[in-house]
Amino acid sequence: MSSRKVDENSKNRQLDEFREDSKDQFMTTDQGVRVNHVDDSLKAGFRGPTLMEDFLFRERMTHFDHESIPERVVHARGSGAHGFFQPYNDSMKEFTKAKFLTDPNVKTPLFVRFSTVVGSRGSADTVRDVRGFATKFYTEEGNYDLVGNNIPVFFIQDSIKFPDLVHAIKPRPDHEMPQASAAHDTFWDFASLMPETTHMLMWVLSDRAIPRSFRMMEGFGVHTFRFINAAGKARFVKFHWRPLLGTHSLVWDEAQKLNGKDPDWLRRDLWEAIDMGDYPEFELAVQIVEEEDEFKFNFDLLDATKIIPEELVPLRPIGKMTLNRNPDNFFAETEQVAFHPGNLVPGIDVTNDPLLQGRLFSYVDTQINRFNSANFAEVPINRPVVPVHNGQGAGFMRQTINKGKVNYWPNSLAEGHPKLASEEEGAYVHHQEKVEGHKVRARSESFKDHFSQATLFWNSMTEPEKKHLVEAIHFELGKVETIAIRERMVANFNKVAPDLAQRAAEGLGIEVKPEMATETTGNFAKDKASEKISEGKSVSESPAVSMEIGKVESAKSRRVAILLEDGYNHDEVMAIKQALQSEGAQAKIVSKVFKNLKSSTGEEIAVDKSHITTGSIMFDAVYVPGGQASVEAMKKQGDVLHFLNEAFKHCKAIGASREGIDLLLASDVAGVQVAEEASADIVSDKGVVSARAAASLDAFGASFLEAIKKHRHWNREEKSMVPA
Ligand code: HDD
Repeated sequence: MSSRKVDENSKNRQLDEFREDSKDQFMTTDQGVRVNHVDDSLKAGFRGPTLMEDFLFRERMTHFDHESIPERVVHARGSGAHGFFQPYNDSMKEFTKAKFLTDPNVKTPLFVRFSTVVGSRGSADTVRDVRGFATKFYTEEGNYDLVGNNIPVFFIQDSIKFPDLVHAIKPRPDHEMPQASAAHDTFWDFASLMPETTHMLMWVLSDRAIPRSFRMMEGFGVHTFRFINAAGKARFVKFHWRPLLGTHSLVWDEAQKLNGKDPDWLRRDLWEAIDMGDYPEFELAVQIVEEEDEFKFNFDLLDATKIIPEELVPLRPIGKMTLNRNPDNFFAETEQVAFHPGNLVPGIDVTNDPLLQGRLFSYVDTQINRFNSANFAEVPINRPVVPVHNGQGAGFMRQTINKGKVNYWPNSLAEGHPKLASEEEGAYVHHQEKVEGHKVRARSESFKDHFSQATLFWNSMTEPEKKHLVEAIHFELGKVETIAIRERMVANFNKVAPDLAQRAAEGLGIEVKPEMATETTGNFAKDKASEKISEGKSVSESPAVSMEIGKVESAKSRRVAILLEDGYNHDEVMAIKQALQSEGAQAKIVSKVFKNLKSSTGEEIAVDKSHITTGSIMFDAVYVPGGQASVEAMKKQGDVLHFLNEAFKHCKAIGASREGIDLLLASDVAGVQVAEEASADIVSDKGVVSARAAASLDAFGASFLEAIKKHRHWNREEKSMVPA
């Protein structure tokens, strides 16, 4: 029997069988015939018509004409990476028999695809949107897909509403605008009439929807799933991915500008990090709830618009995912990878969450639309690394050559092969949940509360986070032209928190009119679940949902611009560059043009980026070293002054030493203290770190790094006065 042992490289080895490398090879046709010329078609005479018999022309053109497949109807724009998962220990054995989660000696290969939801395949990366976080584990027991998002709840409770949701948020059907944005009438019309969206809207309006990097966002399975252990005992489970670099975001102005300057920002960031060996790492953790505790909360575990607050059920870490290899071919891997929440392995099962139930239908259906065949699981990126044996597969593009005359079961002619496995032999056996009920187009009243977790979210934000959320409402609803939609939405926000509604209304030039709020569209019925949960546990705040509280402070892989011109201070540049690198940060020299710059003492340094090709938005921090001539030259450059103003406005760490401080003073950076003339003190104020000649460079470097590790310094009250 073929082996089901899997190691970290199993998938890579399998893919190798399909890889093509043209090095040292002759060009051929698809039939393997060598080709001598590809610049002229075969013609009747030098100026004559092209001949139908030109098989080379026809083959090239046909391939080109058929190069595209339908883009995903949602999550069309994405970026993929290979990696592996390894459990820390066997502590999950008590809860699940899924081997890849319980054996610390097994490194399971996997492929992850991160995505935006709304935009088309060529849209920009840094739009305000949910991010998809889909992982295909190639396990010893077959493929397991965890198809999640970077937000732990969803807009709707029942997947029958998914087409409406997506129609409303996608560009309008009449003029196909706007691209990759919820900020238009149709989305907010729908959202305001569907109050079950409110909790998710709070997350989408928060900074979570503009991640700094795919490497710096959480992932969530969203639904409540089931773990089943070897004894057959089932428990409820929620999946969480936690980035080791912490969860960090862009600011909205920066995100919008990046859409123009580098629409591939997130894709490039992921690719470059892996390319440089800065492998993204995520911890997988779970919340586990005993079956008998199903109704112990004041919400329904089957309602995907609810989180289980971590304060009620803490996370249990399982292991770590490392992404360590970029794909070889975008189309073959990232575009063709096909996920499905119903790809399950023994030990993991679904629940009756009506959103999940609908997904179990949709994903295979949509893959058939994309691939035009049910044989998409044979595409290399989708193949399990364990053998596949069944009588299926005739149809478009079948690859496998199944031997023998038998493709049915039961059979005697093939001696009953392929054999059926018992549960002990690894067969997937569905959890035997008892179900009964009348056929009803309705839901339990346990799904009726659409607001209290939205309030929980609002209450858990720090003031800067609240401010950003309110500003996001001003943007999103500000783009809505129908005043009644703005008013209805603000009335719904009033049910979340009156101060939220008030602040939202102020920026929109409207009044809060509570009577305009929408109740619900659902058809609800009282049942056992609704009676039980009314007594259930809740919390009024959940610090875990804030990105600011408990923020991971790290400079690893952060990008720092060093602004220079000829005559810079060499020692300072070298010392700070080294300090940054020692903490895993990247230093890039930014100057007016590409050239080798000369220091005041004659050393040379190459420019990495010119002001024409970059901007402060492409960096996490900025440093201005001393050097009279360098600083004097930069004082006259609008690009440099804008760079500093903008970095200040976006609350990024700024470092300046010696004459570099004068450049800071020449910019519009306001309301911060800097080191006094002739002082040996290092001054660190609101993330602006400065030191004069007398101060130690080492100590200055350490203070600057501290400021970088905080990522953003929201306490810059004066930033709104800074023109950038
Ligand atoms: Fe979905 C793609 C995540 C609800 C139907 N979804 C898709 C992808 C992710 C998610 C990450 C992209 C996978 C990839 O990278 O190829 N979707 C979610 C989450 C949801 C969710 C976390 C709620 C908890 N989705 C959802 C519903 C439906 C769909 C309710 C329909 C009933 N989703 C799809 C789809 C897509 C898809 C139409 C489009 C492309 C694809 O499947 O492969 O089937």
